[in-house]
Amino acid sequence: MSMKQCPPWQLSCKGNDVDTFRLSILNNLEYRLAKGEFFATDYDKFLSVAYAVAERLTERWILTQQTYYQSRPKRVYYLSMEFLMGRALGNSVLNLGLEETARGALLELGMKMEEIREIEVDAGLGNGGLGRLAACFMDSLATLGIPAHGYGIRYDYGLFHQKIVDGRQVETPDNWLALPNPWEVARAEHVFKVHFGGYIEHRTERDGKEHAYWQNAEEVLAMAYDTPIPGYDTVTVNTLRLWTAHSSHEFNLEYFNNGDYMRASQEQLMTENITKVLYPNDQFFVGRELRLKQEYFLVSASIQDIVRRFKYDHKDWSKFPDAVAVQLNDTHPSLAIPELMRLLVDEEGLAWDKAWNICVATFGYTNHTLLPEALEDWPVSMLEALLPRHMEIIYLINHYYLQDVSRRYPGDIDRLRRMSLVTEGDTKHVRMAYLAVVGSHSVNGVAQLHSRIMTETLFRDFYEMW
Ligand code: D6G
Repeated sequence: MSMKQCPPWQLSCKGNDVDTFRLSILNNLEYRLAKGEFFATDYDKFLSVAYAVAERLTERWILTQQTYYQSRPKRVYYLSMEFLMGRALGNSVLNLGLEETARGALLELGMKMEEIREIEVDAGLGNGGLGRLAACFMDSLATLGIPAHGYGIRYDYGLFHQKIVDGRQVETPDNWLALPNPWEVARAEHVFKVHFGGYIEHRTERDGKEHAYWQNAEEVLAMAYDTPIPGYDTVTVNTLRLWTAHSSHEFNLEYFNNGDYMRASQEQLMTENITKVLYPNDQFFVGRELRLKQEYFLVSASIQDIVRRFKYDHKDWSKFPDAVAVQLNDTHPSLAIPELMRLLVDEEGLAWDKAWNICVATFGYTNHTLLPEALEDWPVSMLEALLPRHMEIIYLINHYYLQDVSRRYPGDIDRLRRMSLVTEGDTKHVRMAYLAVVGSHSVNGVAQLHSRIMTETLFRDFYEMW
């Protein structure tokens, strides 16, 4: 309602003058944090200022998101296991053009912006380049007014803190959510079910078609937390949506009443481990099952959310790539390809070929490394146990795509072996980088030189073919 009385380009609802801003700070301190001047801690002071800024962001945020629903532009979705956002206060104040106002208001309250900014905790949900690239893209996309959404994981613990004790590195946990985070908003209405394990039952239905049913799977809930991403000197505020894992099982009161306190909360703990910690290394592929769970958790919740938003105002699936572009930040989210295939074929009933064309037209893939030790290749046995339907779909993708390769290079068995998504040998693996290339219409590196070397080394066969 207030939006109608207050055109967004004026931002007059909250007021950007020193006096109104000072009042917002004091209002937040008193009414939101229930503190007076004498009891306010440094963190209370930071929070009051951050909330005053966030209120001004929120007006633009709501308006931007409403505009996207009304004008239905193509949306860009950036899927990344890492977002190294850092601190938001200074950036938000700068992007909103509030620097002078904030400085003036704080001065009157006996505070200094430089000091208040230092109190904020880093959102360190990344290791380095890959996560910082994602954060920078979020910033640029908003500044350019591109309708974009970031999707990631809301890790309880970000990148560890480093201490040096007796000349050695000691890692301590980064409990960045221990104090309230003024920027995020919990969206309990956006909860999706994510499944693991179980088995696949194939049944021929009355329409004569074979359908795959994923049975007996474990269920985890993904809940959304949204963070506003303001562009510089623009009304546009995009969204970074981070997922948290929740157990779908209620706390087991029966166990609890019988004195088995551990067991009462065990399932919950196991489930919530999925979004507990950021994996600290990006230079080596370690291949742990929990990491695979994290990757699929991100992918499944995000793709379901993207499909939900598409279905809100579209009926024709062939329009999907006109409405949706999904960019994969490295191979970590590359299970998005079989996940979209699963949703389109198993849940929405599309024919395989139609679904595949939609997938390829939707995905783009950013390669981050050519180092063999950093390339993801998940054991087939692990995928089969955790994501049985996805493994079937990967085999099918491989089957049709290798048919194309052999039509193009008849009799070239060595090439088929080289280009297969699944390695041969005693323990089979899925080459995730190849899956990402085959399932995307566009592949890039993170520098022009890197993109060129990519076409000459890791993806040479693919570059030749396409
Ligand atoms: C952000 C801002 C909020 C908006 C929401 C839309 O949280 O004002 O309502 O995004 O989210 P979707 O419905 O597009 O997922």
